[in-house]
Formats: sequence, structure tokens, C-alpha cells
Amino acid sequence: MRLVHLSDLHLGFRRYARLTPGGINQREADVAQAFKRAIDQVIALAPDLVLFGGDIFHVVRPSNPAIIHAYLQLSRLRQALPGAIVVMVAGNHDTPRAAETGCILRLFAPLGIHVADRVAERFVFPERDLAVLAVPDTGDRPALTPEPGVRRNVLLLHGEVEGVVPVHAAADDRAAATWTTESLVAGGWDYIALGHYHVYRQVAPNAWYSGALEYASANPWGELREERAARLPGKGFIEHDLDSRAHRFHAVPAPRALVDLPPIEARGLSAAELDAAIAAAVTACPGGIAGKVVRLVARDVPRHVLRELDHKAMRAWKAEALHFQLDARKPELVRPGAGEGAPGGRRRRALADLVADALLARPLEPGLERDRLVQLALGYLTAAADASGDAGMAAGTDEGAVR
Ligand SMILES: [Mn+2]
Repeated sequence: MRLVHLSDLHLGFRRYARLTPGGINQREADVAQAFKRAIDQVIALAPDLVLFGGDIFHVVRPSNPAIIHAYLQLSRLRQALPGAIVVMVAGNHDTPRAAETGCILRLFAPLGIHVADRVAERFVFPERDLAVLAVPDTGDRPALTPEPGVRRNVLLLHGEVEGVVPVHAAADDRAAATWTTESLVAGGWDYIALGHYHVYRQVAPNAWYSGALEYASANPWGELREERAARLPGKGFIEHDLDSRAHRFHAVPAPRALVDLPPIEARGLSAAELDAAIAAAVTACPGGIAGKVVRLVARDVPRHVLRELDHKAMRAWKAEALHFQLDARKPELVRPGAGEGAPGGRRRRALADLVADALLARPLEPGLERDRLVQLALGYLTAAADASGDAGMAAGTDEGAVR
């Protein structure tokens, strides 16, 4: 029995001001397009079971176009795969704070989709020897125990697994229920399908986040960085065989490129020199920046230099890209004793970033707290720098993630 696990569609997500010719927010259209592509791929795979891990919509009251798109795509899925079982849970984004608002996911139940939107529900399919415990992100915390006497037991849950999601990259701005890895795996499930974290990640031998289908969080640059560190091709979904345990991540081709250009170390540069460095970075972008979402970080930019930059050139790039962001950062405070040009300071800062990146992406043993691990490692780096007589290192993961 093969399942497909996808999550965090965030239909109706909007960002930036650009509209399509039809008047839809361009990023909203991209997110819709990614979902359509994913449904195409799922239909081609023809699985026995399709799991949606929540955050189907970005907001509790989605727009009519977002609702219609979701309905059409899910109808298409049901018509193409009439024999497949489809189960869906509500995520934190789908869940209204006031019960009387009601959950829009109910709309999909008449399509033959099994929806858990208020409380956890157990869906048992005796003819398939399958049970799915579906736990929405509504505050309901059922006992996570498999159905006795059934060969295949699946847990579908939207929530945050403690120690897995990096604090700075919290999947989104709304709090989700948290669970420990131990509480999830204790039941001995055949498969645990998780939603909430937007980057594909294995949490335990039988538990995975599928990740989102698009960069629909508050911090797409953190997502990109984590994907790079984990050597992921980008967004996608999971295909998993409950009998053979064959497991595969299917990438969904991104409707639009997000490009985080290599950061510029601007210390000591004049405005003209920084202008030239920015122009060079933009020119070096493979395939150009047209239509892309582009960020360029420039570190150590004093206010007066920022003011004097060539804003006309900047406007041209903003017009060419879907979104162009020059993320100019003020000089960081250095600790007393660190000279302006502390030798190797820049190299060691890069090392701190590298270490933090690797630890943020690394699969961890259950029970380890990721943030503590990162802090500990950065602390060791600082201590090593201190011991070697250099005090110029600012330990920390800058990256505008917490901005
Ligand atoms: Mn989400």
C-alpha cells in the first residue's frame, strides 16, 4: 500500500505588491500553481492513500478564488483516483480562534475526503486493513495509540515536534501545538505524517515532515538555507510504501525562483564601491533576476553609505525582479578589545554561520534540543577564539531570520 503525504499548501498566501494580469497577487498565483503541479504528480503516481498534513489555507477565511482553486484541485484528485483514500487535518492556519467561525475544510468532506478539523478522529478502513489517526492543530490532544487488530496504522498530525523546528525558522507566525518525538513514536506507528514545518525532514525512523509546496512562510530565506544545508532540491512531497518501506521525496518544480545572492561584506567600502559590488552581484545572478524573488545581504553598511547608494539602479532592479530586496545591515557592535580589523574575524564569523547551518539541518537523536546544541557549539567557537587570543568573533547566526 502506497501513500502520498503532502502538507502546508497555504493557498491564499500573499506577498509583495505585484499582481498577475488577472489581478491576483502574483505569489498567491504561484502558490496555487505549485499545488496544481503537485496534484498532477500525485495523480500520476496513483497512490492508495493521500494524506494532507494541514495548513491547506493560509488564513482562516480564505478568498473565494483560493477556495475555488482548492475545491477544483481536490475534486480533480478524487475523480482521477476514485479508489484512493484521502485524509486531511486542519493546521494552525486553518483553525479559527472562535469555534463559531467554523472551519472551511468541512467543505471538502462531501468530495469524499476524510476531514479532521475540530477534534482528532480515527478513520478505519477494514477492507484495506488500515487505520489513520488524524490529529488537527486545534488543541485536542488524544492518546496517540494505534488501532488494535489493524495491520497498517498511520498517524497524521499537524504540530511542532520539540527540538526539530529551528526557533528562528518557526514555520510561521502562529503558534502550533508541540509534541515530543517520544510521544509520537511510542505507539509504534507504520508511518507518521507531519505538517507544520515547511522543510522536508525526517524526525524519527517512521516520522517525516513533508514540508510545504512553496516558500509560504515569513522567512523564506531561512527555508532556502535549511534546504541547501540538507541538500534538498526544494519543495515537494513524500511517497512511501507501507509494506516495502520504500520512501521517496518528489520535488515539485518551483513556479518562481527565490535567489539569495552571495552576501557582500561592505566594511570600509565607499558608496560608489558598494554600488559596484551590488551591480556585480546582480549581474552574476545565473539567468538574471527578471521575475525572481531576490535578496542581497550587505553587511557592515553605515547609515551614510546606505543613503548615498545609487537608488535609481535599485529601482530598476526592483522593477525587473518580482521582488528585489537589498538587506543592508548596520555594522555590528564588537566586543571590547576587538580591533577594527581583527585578523581572521570575518573568516571565523563565516565559520559560525557554517556550524549553525549544519546543526540546524542535521537530523537529531530524539531528546536533543536543537537550539541548545547550536548555542553550545557557538559557545565553543567563541571559547576557542578567546583561547587563541582573538576576541573579534561575534558568535551568532545573523541572517535576517528574526527580523
Ligand atoms: Mn504551515
